[in-house]
This record gives sequence, C-alpha cells and structure tokens, in this order.
Amino acid sequence: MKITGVELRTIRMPLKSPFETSFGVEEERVAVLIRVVATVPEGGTAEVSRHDHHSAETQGWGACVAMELPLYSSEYADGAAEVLRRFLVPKLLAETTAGRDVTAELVDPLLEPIIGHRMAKAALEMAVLDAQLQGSGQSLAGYFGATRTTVPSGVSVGIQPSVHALLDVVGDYLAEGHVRIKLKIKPGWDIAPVEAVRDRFGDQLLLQVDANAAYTLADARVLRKLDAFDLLLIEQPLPEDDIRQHAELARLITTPICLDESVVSVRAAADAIALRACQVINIKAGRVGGYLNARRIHDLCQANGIPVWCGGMVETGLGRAANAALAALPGFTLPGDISASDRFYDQDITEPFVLDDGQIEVPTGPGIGVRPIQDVLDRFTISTEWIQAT
Ligand code: SMG
Ligand code: MG
Repeated sequence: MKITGVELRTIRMPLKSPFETSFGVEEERVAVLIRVVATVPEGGTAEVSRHDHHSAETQGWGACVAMELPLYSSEYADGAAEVLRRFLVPKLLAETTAGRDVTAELVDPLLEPIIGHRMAKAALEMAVLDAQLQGSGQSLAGYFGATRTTVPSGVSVGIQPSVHALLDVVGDYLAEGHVRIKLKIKPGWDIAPVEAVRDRFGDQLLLQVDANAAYTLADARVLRKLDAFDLLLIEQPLPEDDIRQHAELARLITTPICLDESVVSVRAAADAIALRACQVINIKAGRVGGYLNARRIHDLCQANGIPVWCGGMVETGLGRAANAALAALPGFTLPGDISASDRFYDQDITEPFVLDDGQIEVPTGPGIGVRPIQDVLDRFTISTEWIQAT
C-alpha cells in the first residue's frame, strides 16, 4: 500500500449518563479518530502492479482510546493528536515519499524509535490495518484467525450515588441481557456495593470489580473481605508500576488478580505472568500499542494458561467493532467490556452494536466491518486536519 494522506479528527460525544470511576467522572467522550487514505495495486498483489499501473483507493479508520484527561493513563486526546501529527504520521508518510510500501505489520517497527505513546500508535496501526483489509476484502476477525461469530457482552458499572441506585442500574443492565457485571470500586465504595449486588442477584451472577489502581498494599485487609463474594477477579487494585506488589497482594487474597493498566506491552504481560502478579489479563489494544500486540498477548497468555478478556475504553462503534473481532479469538474465555453501543451513547457514529441474547455480533465485512455515518460524525466533530504525503 502507498499512503496518500491521513486525516486526524477529534470528536466530542455526550454520554447517556455520567460514568464515575475511582479517578473521576466522565460526562463526554472526547476521542481522536484517524482516516488513512491509501492506494493498493488493482488486483491486490504486487505481482499485478509490475505490469499494470492501475491502483485502487482504499480507506481505513482507526480510533484512539486516550481520554480527554490523563487520569486513566499518561496519554490524553490532545497529546495523542499532537504526537500523531508531529511524529507518527510523518514517519508513515515518509515511507510513501521514499517509494516504499506500508503494511499494517510494518507500522509498529516503523514507529518504534518514538518512545511510548502506545494509544496513538495503536490508532494509526488500526487505521492502516483497516485500509489494508478493506483492500483485500478480509475481515479483521478473519485476519486474526478468530473462531467465534458472536461474543458475550459484559458491562462496566460506574460508581453510583447510593447502593440503592446501584441495584437499580445493575438490574437494568441484566434485564437488557448483559451476561457479566463489573463494578467500579474505590476505597469507601467496595465491600458494601459488592455485598448488596451479590445478595440481590445471587450466586450465579458473573461478577467482578475494577479499582483502577485506587488501593495500596496497606489495604490488603479490606481487599481480603472481597474474598467472601466469589468474584471472577479484581482488576488493577494497585498502581500501574506496582507489578511486584500485585504479586504480594496475590499471596494475601484469594480473589484472582487481573491486570489492566500495568500491562502496557507484551513484555509487561510476560513479566506479570512470570512474577505471578496476576492470574488473568485484561487486553486493550490501545493500551498495548495496537491490535497486533494485543494478538501477541493473547497468544502468550494462551500458552501460559492465563485467561484473558477484552477491555473497553468507552469506544464508539469503530473501536467496539475491532474489539469484538479480537474477543472472538479462542483465548478470550471471559466475557469482556463489550457492551451494547447504547450503554454509553444514544447516538453512535456507526450503526449501533446491539445485544442478541447477551451476545454482540462479530462484524464479517472487510476490515473492522463498520464505517462512520458521515452526518453523525460531522455533528460530533470539533476539529479535522489533513496531512498529505508529499
Ligand atoms: O468501554 O465498557 C467500556 C468501559 C469499560 O470500565 C471500563 N474501562 O479501567 O477498564 C477500565 C475502564 C477504563 C476507562 S474508564 C473511563
Ligand atoms: Mg480497568
């Protein structure tokens, strides 16, 4: 593929209701989207192009999971846009200028000299991968070698004003068909809400909690009380760089520890497994630098007997589609944070993902399998810029 140019677009979308976690309250989703325009040789193979210079245009969409503020991770939307425009996109376009082809598989090595900024890199790789698969007609799930056609839908439930309000909200999500409940917790909102949900909805409910790094090892005695509620897991109880302390905590509690924020790369996943810092891993492509690394972590975990599930970052339909394809891989043995689009949005920028008997359908069309609805996209857009290959 030769890249013609890249569009960076920032959108701002209202959430249906505020989403509160241990680190803050989100009322809107600000996100950077990427559209890559490229040409592929007609017929799809380099073979053909040698004799025939006709080429077809293809477009790919990527979405950056970085939030408006650097509270979940060090990356944030405007920072991601800046690193994309100044460093990452120019590296990609320089390949075209030099007459070299770009493939999705080359994006990560090409961007490696730039340190960090994994969410920005992941978004660019996603757009190139989508463009490439649009060109070849293959679905992302097919590219991954995914085995399922639907994935079970779990929902992440924000911190509520009261336990009473929480029980109502959880009841509504279960009535919609979501098959697993994740409660956001923080010091002071942990044991009581978990106990109330377990009491009300019974032992069969698939229930887990996510602390978003809000505790320290000194809280082990409180966290131990969660052992009584037969949780699937506790997600990221301690800070991102506390891998060793997670290993210590794992010796003090029986609830399986799942890492989210700490797993920023394939290497970090390998370390966490080797140090026994977690028994489960939440895979988010954005957090680990892209869907190809996400796939590698899946493979690593599968080889080590570590169950994985697909995390969520309040995605629009673009990211939700790609996540569904990833979660269709066989190592994803736990339901992920892939809820219906209307869990967050009254109006999504793609056709909405809906629940069918608690399942989300894995897209089968080329690439990520969904496209933005142009007028809806424009309505939520706050800025766009076009960066042309020279
Ligand atoms: O997309 O369903 C979703 C959100 C899932 O809880 C969720 N994500 O730490 O796992 C996590 C959080 C990160 C984003 S919170 C604003
Ligand atoms: Mg999490």
